[in-house]
Amino acid sequence: MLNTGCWIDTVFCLVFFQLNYVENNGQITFTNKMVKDKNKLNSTLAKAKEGGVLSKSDITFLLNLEDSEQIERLFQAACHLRRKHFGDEIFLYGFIYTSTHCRNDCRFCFFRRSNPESPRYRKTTPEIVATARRLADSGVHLIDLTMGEDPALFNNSGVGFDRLIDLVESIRKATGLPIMVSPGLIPENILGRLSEAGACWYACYQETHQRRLFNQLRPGQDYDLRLEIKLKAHNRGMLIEEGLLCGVGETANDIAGSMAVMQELDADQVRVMNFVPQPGTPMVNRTPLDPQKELLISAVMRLVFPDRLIPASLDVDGLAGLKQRLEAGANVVTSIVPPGRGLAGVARHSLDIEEGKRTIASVQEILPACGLRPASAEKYLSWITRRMEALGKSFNSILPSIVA
Ligand code: SAM
Ligand code: MD0
Ligand code: SF4
Repeated sequence: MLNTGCWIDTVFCLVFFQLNYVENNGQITFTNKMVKDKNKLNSTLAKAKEGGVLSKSDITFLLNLEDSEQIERLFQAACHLRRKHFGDEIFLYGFIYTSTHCRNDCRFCFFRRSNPESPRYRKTTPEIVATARRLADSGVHLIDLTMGEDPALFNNSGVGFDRLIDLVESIRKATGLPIMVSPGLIPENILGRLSEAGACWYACYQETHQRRLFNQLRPGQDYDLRLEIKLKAHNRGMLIEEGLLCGVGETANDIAGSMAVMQELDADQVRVMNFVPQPGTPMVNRTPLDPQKELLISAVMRLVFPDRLIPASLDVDGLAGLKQRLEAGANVVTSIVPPGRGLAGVARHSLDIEEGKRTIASVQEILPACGLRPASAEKYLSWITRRMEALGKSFNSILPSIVA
């Protein structure tokens, strides 16, 4: 006589079997939903691989994948498209967090104004230029100058940004490398002066394009101004990076909506970062999302933006998280920070830095396992040049010194 446990198992198997499999002339076949999903996945991946444009429902379907085999197929399609547009070459970005002072109170950020636990520093121009030179010597393709919206710059003096503009000029002369600036929401005229000084990238992440969520994450900040300044940067011939946070209450529909906005922006680089809870902040107790989520979103981004740059940041899970991000289709390693300079990361302000694990040498140990290798500086410059020409701007007009 079967015991209760067996009965339950038997009933469960029968129900599962009934729901998913049908016996057809002696053949076991899948039911509607699984067949539909499988067919939908096949056709959506095929469309992306052939360079087709994915619809919002295609994107939401992919973002909702749960089956590990299907997710693996998505990653493979993402790597296929990266290879098609970038071969096996990876770009490398040096990161210098120049000042951890900030006038804003973003609820997710360790360096928010009212967090008593975050260490504050403001590096001097000589310190930053020396660090940039060290990064350049180590082989990075770009210098990312990031900072909080430091009141020393963000004030009504009218000269607050002069120091940043001089800094960009000094780094351009000292390294000859392209420069990205991520100083927050800056006035348009300052953007113009930074571009003339040699900054060819502007990074200013919206985090989400769902207004209510934006207002929660970035209280007191203007959603439209933050979006418009990226358009203005593009109109001035700068390349732009747009970025999302995941694990902060967004839905798959919100993410799909963000990808549509990124397409409207014609963003040159797009990213997603898993939210990392920070001590001393209102979101400290928010449970971090399954790391797989960032990978899934990043892989879908590769299908939607096959020829654009997608970062694998060392600033979320450190070096240990690099391989899986590259296997999800990313093609830029960012947040490379030299040890011994007292520099912070953003989401992981100390992880792997003083151990020297956020260096080119450490990254180069990981790349071969993914069948990848660092690109040459020339390759990165030619990608930038092509993108800028696509914007109707010539690289020469922005960065005469580098080309000369
Ligand atoms: N202060 C400038 C700004 O807000 O635009 C630039 C620097 S900001 C620190 C860079 C980005 O880091 C943020 O836009 C956000 O996407 C990311 N970030 C900050 N805190 C994070 C956290 N706790 N987890 C994951 N990403 C985070
Ligand atoms: C990164 N920690 O690349 C850096 C930072 C800002 N432009 C970049 C978030 O992950
Ligand atoms: Fe300041 Fe940027 Fe952090 Fe917001 S995300 S608190 S603007 S440093």
